[in-house]
Amino acid sequence: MNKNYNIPLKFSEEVADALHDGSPIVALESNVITHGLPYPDNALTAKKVEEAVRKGGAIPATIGIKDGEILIGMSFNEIEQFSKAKNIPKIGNRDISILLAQRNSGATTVASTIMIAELANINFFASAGIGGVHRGAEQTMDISADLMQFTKSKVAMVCAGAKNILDLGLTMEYLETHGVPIISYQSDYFPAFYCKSSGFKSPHRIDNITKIADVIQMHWAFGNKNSMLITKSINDEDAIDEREVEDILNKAIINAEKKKISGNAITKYLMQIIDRETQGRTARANASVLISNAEFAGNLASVYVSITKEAVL
Ligand code: PSU
Ligand code: MN
Repeated sequence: MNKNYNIPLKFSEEVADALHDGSPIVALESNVITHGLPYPDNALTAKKVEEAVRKGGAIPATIGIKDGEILIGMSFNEIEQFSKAKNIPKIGNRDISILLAQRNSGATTVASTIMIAELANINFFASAGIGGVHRGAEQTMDISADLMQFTKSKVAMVCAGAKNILDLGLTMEYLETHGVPIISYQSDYFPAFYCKSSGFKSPHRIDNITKIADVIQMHWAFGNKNSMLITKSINDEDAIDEREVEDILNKAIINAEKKKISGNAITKYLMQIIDRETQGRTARANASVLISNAEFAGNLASVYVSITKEAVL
């Protein structure tokens, strides 16, 4: 039985070969290209992120939807096209089938990218900050579909925790309720995207990549059908002070309410305000996190493949 029957998956040659050979692959999202960073930084960063995955020892697979086809491994030209486009929408998992049936294009978020990665048998993913429970969610019910998808797809997700714009305490509670493990690499704290720490203690700290790969293998061997979060804090030289972001954010949230910006537009709005108010430092920090996480995920995927191969022999 072919479970991909009728799903228009289009693999790049390199990703198809890597899947065939059982080589390590890291999936990457495209929404961060269209909605996370401005042009031309987005295109440059996307390319550096791919290079970083390779440096880590794995093959990058940037995922996006173009004219009704799911691209698994976007070419440089396709990345460039997404970077410049103004009309490619942000696509969550609720939107995928509608987009495909109408043969449209879209940029995938963490949630929709991991759903596709799992279909394609890719189980490592790297991004910057995941979506989570928004501040005021007790009123708005705004909880990112990223969290829901972690409860359903078997993917090891390397990230710098969740975005500062969120309620990070509630985000961690949600993950705990759903049995999604969090492992923080070389830190006692859950990071906050471009800030070193959220102030919340991480449930687990592991300092060694091979041990993290062992944990991932054990988690799935044990029968879990959900994801794992492996957090890595931003490098010291690019980190931004939490208090500085907090002040800007509090004002931006009030403005968003006044302007009635909500739903899936809020993330991009708040991130743009913070970036403007920090004279572009947060966008640079965002790029730094994406690149260092990509290299780490490449490394982890490669160690994971070598230990699982050993286990089979
Ligand atoms: N992290 C970033 N930049 C982004 C996002 C995350 O550094 O643009 C995007 C991701 O695509 C993530 C999405 O999946 O924001 C979450 O959006 P929402 O909060 O609407 O679920
Ligand atoms: Mn939302």
